[in-house]
Amino acid sequence: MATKTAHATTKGVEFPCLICEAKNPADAIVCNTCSAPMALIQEAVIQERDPCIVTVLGDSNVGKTVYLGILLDMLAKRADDFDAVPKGAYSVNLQHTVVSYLSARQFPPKTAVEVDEWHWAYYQVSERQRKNAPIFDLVMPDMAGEALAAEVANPKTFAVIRSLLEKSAGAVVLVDGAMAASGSAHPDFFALKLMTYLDGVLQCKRGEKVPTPVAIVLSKADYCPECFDDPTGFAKTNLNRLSNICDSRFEKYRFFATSVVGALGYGSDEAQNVVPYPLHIAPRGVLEPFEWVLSEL
Ligand SMILES: Nc1nc2c(ncn2[C@@H]2O[C@H](COP(=O)(O)OP(=O)(O)OP(=O)(O)O)[C@@H](O)[C@H]2O)c(=O)[nH]1
Ligand SMILES: [Mg+2]
Ligand SMILES: [Zn+2]
Repeated sequence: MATKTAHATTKGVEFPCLICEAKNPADAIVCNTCSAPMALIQEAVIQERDPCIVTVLGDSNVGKTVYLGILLDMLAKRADDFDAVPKGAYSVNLQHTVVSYLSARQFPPKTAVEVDEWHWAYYQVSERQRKNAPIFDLVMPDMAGEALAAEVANPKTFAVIRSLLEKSAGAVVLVDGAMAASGSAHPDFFALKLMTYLDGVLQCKRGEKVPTPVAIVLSKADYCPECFDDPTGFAKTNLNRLSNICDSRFEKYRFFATSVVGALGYGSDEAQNVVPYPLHIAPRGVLEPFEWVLSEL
């Protein structure tokens, strides 16, 4: 009874989850409905601004974890005069893990499907040189591609993904450029399903195009360097279904190419599978999609 009164008198103490808005007790670490970290809401309360959520999406194994880890690391190192301050030490975990693995010449392990194992990053980003530059409170989770695939196939399997996308101000969709270049239709079909799902979640009025900016990033472009010269042309040729749905349903979209590693070596793991080892980190085209999304917000 005592707690009930306290909640009633001090408005806002009930802590609605930032992502799904379910009410949680004040001492909860993760949301009991969607497993998003409750630290997010505490940071958002301190900022007194609504955070802006940018979601990185893509199939399993396209390179989301590597991309996001390196992006955050570049921002933290003030690349391109961006100033990025992590809010909460948990925000540094993803970047720490990815950089540690890559420095040891290994790729990080795949992201677990369980929502409470995903890394979430909360950063305050601004451009240092520009006067009166807007400050973005960015929330970027690293989700598992398999969870996303399950949600796209059967909506409501992972409620957190839908809530997250409904709240997203922008999205970065990764598509495996190397696989598309080799002639596989899988990346095109997966991306088509994903964009159709996004269209359904983000759409505001029937018939109108989706206004949310979506950067479509061709990953692993070190395998197909022609992506860098003309990502839009590459997509028209190798990802035609994706290119068409973007054109007909999305107001703001743009294609980019990215690659994180400079050279790869090959070896075998314990199960004698041939696996690539990153010999050195040479990020290319990592910041551009992110900069573009911010400029369109
Ligand atoms: N050549 C090349 N390979 C890459 C690059 N980035 C990632 N990879 C390869 O792609 C694999 C998957 O990368 P992740 O970042 O773990 O993929 P993910 O999208 O997070 O996958 P899930 O966690 O399963 O959703 C890595 O193990 C690498 O083999 C890149 O820039 N170049
Ligand atoms: Mg991952
Ligand atoms: Zn929640």
